[in-house]
Amino acid sequence: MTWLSDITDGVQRLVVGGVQTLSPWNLFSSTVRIGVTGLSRAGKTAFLTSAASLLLARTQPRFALAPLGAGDVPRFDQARHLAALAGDPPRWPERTDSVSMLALTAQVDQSPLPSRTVRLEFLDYPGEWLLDLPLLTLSYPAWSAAVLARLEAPSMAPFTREFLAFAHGLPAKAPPDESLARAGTELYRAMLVRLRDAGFSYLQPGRHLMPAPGPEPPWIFFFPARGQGPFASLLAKRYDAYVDSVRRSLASPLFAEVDRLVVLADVLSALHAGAAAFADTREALAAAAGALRWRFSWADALGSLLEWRMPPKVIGRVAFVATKSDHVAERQRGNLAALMRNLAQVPGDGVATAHFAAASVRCTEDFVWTLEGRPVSAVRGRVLGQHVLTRSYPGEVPDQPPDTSFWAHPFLALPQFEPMRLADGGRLGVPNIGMDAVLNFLLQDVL
Ligand SMILES: Nc1nc2c(ncn2[C@@H]2O[C@H](COP(=O)(O)OP(=O)(O)OP(=O)(O)O)[C@@H](O)[C@H]2O)c(=O)[nH]1
Ligand SMILES: [Mg+2]
Repeated sequence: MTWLSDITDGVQRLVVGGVQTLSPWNLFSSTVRIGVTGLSRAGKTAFLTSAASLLLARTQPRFALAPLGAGDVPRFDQARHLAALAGDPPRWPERTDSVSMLALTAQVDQSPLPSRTVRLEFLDYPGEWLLDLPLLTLSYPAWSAAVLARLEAPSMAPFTREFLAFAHGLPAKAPPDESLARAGTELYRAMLVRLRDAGFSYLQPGRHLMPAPGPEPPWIFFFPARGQGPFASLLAKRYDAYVDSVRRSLASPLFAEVDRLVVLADVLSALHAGAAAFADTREALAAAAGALRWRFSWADALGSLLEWRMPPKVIGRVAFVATKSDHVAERQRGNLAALMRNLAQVPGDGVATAHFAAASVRCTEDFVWTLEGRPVSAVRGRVLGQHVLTRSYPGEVPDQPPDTSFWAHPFLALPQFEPMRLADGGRLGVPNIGMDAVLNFLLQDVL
């Protein structure tokens, strides 16, 4: 090995890896920002807690939690989340209600060159907010038309009746009345909550379900409506203010800078929620993926050259992960990964992708259960708050998007299991299924 080949090797690793702030310093330091995305309850916080525990438990290279400098994104509270999992009894991290960031650094040996500092930045945020990203490219009338069309599908009627009666009853020339805006928003929010409880995911705007911390600004009171009268233009103005706020607080500072992506999906729960909710989850994932930056245009590239800055980052590597795979036995996890591959693809090419079935926080062990005289591969674990082991066999996981015959037999509910007890407070890493494969795919070229 010569110096030169070491250097070209290093440059190649960085370029291939999609780390775009090219400078001589990249040979000795690089930052990789990884967005952990997923719809609400997909398992993002558990994934991040587990991933960090596994990276921190490695000896080669040795990682440490890093300070966040002068940025304004709050710190991801790794210690608190890990302490919850390590508790007696173990607890799950709480629902996420704001954005946070976890930073880790390591010195990577690249002898004979001096070692390189690698900084990994992971983002966590409430899953509900992911679906605010597609709003950035939609006007209020276009958004309203798309949402109302989805809500008017006959299969939605049990959830949408009250809100639609209100929306359809709005007079075309309604005045820009505050109490009308609030009444409509309350009905719309209540409907979103009912849909979420029924397993639906394509629910916008995200802050109607998970409000941002602090007092509610006046522009939060809007909902989708047709028409062009004074009332509709009040709602449109509020929608624009909402989108502006998403751009300022979520999209520009966070997602614009991401160069790798983990897309988590709780596919097993979607199978349980039924055909309509499954289709809806699939559409929601596609809409979120469509909103991310996969490539930059010539206009972007030229604009940034004129301003002497690097072109915006594009996402170069994506791991699609079906989460909570410990709800099914090993024999079914191959199908789960194959199903994920059939559900989620990247728009366009030039992006390295891989599909996985994983459990960030393993709760169960596999065992053979004899059901009606026949052995099935099942799992067993402790259900939250109970002492005995509970056996579970939700059903066969299809390796393709399910057809009508699949929906004829219900895919059973997944019990909420208690995490396995952690050895040594989690310092050796959280017990999991398949996390090493995901982390290797994401990071092998930078480590
Ligand atoms: N069995 C099992 N359950 C899991 C696993 N990961 C997450 N869960 C369950 O899924 C729930 C949600 O996980 P979170 O990590 O909080 O999900 P999230 O995507 O951060 O959710 P939001 O912050 O609300 O968007 C947990 O409370 C657990 O009940 C896993 O690996 N195995
Ligand atoms: Mg979370």
